[in-house]
Amino acid sequence: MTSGRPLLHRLALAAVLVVSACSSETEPAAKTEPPREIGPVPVEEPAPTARGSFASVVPLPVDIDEGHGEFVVWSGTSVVDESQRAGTAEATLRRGLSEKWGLELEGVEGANAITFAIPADGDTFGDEGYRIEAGPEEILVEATTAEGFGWAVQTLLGAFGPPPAEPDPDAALAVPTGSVRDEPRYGWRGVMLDLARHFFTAEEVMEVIDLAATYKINRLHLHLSDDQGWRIEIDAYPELAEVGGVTEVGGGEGGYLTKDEYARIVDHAADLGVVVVPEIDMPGHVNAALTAVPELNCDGVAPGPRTDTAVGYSSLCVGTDATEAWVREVIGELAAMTPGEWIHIGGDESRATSAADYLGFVREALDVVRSNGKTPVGWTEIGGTEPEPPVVIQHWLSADPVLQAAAGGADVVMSPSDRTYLDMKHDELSPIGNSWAGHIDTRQAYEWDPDGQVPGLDPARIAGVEGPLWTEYVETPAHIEQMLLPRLPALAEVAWTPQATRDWTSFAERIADHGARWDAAGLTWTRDPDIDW
Ligand code: TNX
Repeated sequence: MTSGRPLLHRLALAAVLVVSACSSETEPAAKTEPPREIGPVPVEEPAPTARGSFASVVPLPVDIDEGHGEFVVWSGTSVVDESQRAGTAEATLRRGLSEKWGLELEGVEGANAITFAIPADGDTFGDEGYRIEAGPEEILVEATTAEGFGWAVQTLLGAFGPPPAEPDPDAALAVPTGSVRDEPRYGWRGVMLDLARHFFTAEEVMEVIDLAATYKINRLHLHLSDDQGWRIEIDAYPELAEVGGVTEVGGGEGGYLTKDEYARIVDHAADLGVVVVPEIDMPGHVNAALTAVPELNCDGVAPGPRTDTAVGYSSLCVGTDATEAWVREVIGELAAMTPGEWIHIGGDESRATSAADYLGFVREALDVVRSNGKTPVGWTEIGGTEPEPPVVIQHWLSADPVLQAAAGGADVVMSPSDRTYLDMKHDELSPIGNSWAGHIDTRQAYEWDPDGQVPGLDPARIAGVEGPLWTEYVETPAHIEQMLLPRLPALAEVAWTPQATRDWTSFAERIADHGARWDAAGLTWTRDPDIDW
């Protein structure tokens, strides 16, 4: 321990029994027992019912130094927030222990404690880093930001190992003494969910956030519009959701998020350190919008709904007052309901827009995002418009527009389709998925370096990594889970852990015991045959 704090009692003050020798309703006994003392009754720390390890955590922390002692978390453990910044992290810890293990921490302050504190030695750990010092009497969690405390809690929860099938209020979870020092390689560690091809409810989206945050994913990119559906309520154009929202791939009934539902998603994400990045895809991928708002078409005629999986056939009519007003309203409302820094304007596969219209449209859309105080994000193709920084390019296919934009100062999020596309089949046995970018098994998702992925790209321009889940063939929450697991944890480690300290063999060993965790949580997952589950 480095903190020099006083030695705490090994005996936890688990219960304060107030004994009444004074109730007026009870008959005074002729010969009373001597009154029991009022005050804390020491309860012995129980023997561990489970033993975990920091070394099984995914993504692998930067530095782990495990000792030979043990700290036991049990109902007599207390939680102390000296930092005043760890409120949501503490809530996440309590919720995780309660929901997964059935354990409620009820210890009295000062005994067998998990303490959140600002580092006494002035260390800062960056925006998201943290240090855990586990001694036999106390776990000291140090960070300087709510995010840092939040990721430290995910590490702790991960170190407790697989939860039991049945909740056990008497659980006593041992973790080794020692220290963990950790911070992410990249600030952008994302997952994208396409709500347009198939709609998922706010509750289902929040389940994805819970799972992703476990692996320290900190961006949820929501693809909110496409040819087959419009998924977000916009007050100035209610028909976008009411007409554009009722379709999806295959003819299902679709749906959309109300502003209240969107706000609940954003709040829930924020509690877990996840920033929502909303996308309205423009000027292509807009058939649902063209159907709902006919004046967005050059001929003023609604094309009618499409529920097939074709791409590249629709475009906004560029340069008209109607389209300009629509872009301003939609981005303005989206920015107003989004506390995060970024708005994604899509810009991919606009094959029905002329090159000149595309250039003019994208430049204007970027300006509209900026005038709303946000940083614009767009797919690879917008790189060809030489956008001024600050701007984020999401690389998915060809390198040239990315290199062009990065040379001008753009940041790049790496979503190379043959590594990160979570809609690709794992292998030929996968029941659902695409395969145009190949099959992506866990090792293919894991064994690559974002540096060098685009030859000639300055590593300093790489903001991070994101795994997009397109949902043409993803129809249910179970489908989402089987596409994310185990590949999202693999991408999370690519984005978090330094390249030099991670390798496939170690990852495969560590992720193997997460299968039991996913089973305990009732999740569907893909049993990659390369991993010894
Ligand atoms: C390409 S990747 C698309 C999406 C499809 C996806 C299917 C990108 C920016 N556009 O419209 O859903 O392929 O894998």
